[in-house]
Amino acid sequence: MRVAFLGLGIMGRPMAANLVKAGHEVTVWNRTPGKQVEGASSASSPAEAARGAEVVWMCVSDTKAVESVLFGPDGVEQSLAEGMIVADSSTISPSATRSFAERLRAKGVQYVDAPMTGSKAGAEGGTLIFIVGGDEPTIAALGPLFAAMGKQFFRMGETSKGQAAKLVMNLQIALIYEGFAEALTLAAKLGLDAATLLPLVQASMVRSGVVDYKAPFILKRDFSANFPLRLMHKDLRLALDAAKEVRVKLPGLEMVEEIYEMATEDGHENLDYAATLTLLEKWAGVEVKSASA
Ligand code: NA7
Repeated sequence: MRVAFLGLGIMGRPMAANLVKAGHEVTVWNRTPGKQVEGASSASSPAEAARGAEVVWMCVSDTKAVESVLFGPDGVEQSLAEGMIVADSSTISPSATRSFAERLRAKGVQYVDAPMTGSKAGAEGGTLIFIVGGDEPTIAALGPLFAAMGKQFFRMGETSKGQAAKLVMNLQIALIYEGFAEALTLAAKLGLDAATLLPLVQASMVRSGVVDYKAPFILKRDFSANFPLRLMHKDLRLALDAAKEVRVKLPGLEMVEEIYEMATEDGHENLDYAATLTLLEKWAGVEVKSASA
């Protein structure tokens, strides 16, 4: 397929590379010039990348970025053609997604929200899980592209339901991780070795994918970004905004969002969200470590 891929960040770049690897004809664009993908052509604007494309796939930071890529100067809007599909793998507001989709539908263009889970490793390995909202035939048409970049996709319903599901997934990841980080902090203060505690956690009902994924990084004290804290923070705010729109109160999430706020004030926004642990450690005057690590 002829694909315009817009946004070559931590996630977008390997995703575009996997489309090239699968034999698709890919044109890439990134706001800051200089990022390229081997085997893909480069365009100087979203409009130029989208010209003649069957599918425009976006993977940029946030709602504002998607709006500007679509409707800003030299945006995708300039190159829309009847029958084109626009897919968005950024994690953004569900209500904004609905309004973007309506604007595009008025021009005969279908819109699919396809945020994903799987972090950097999933993007590089082509093993992402896509969480999708949109019409079934449109999603089916994107099948070869999902297959090139991921291992599975789950359709959550019509446009914007993918974003809604992504937000409730990240809400759970952040709260589960925060529980784990608090447990490790108290454990350290009580003199428990993290590597001794972990097999017990993993043998019990506490076990979770979040713990499996994050524990090795914590033991190595490696807080470099797989999923940057600033992006998880953005998603927690999106979830709180969405909750407010439908008048739902989420006290646990509100508290965790404040911890992200403080972690950002401490300059951790570009580290992995696992770095919220370092705040708990600072308050407790302790460091989580393992004698064997
Ligand atoms: P990164 O690595 O922070 O990359 C963000 C990308 O978004 C990067 O290509 C940015 O371009 C681009 N960006 C940011 N703001 C804009 C605006 N205003 N206009 C156009 N492009 C923009 O994020 P990830 O790849 O980890 O994640 C991307 C999304 O997937 C995000 O929603 C996550 O929550 C999930 P730059 O190179 O800075 O010019």
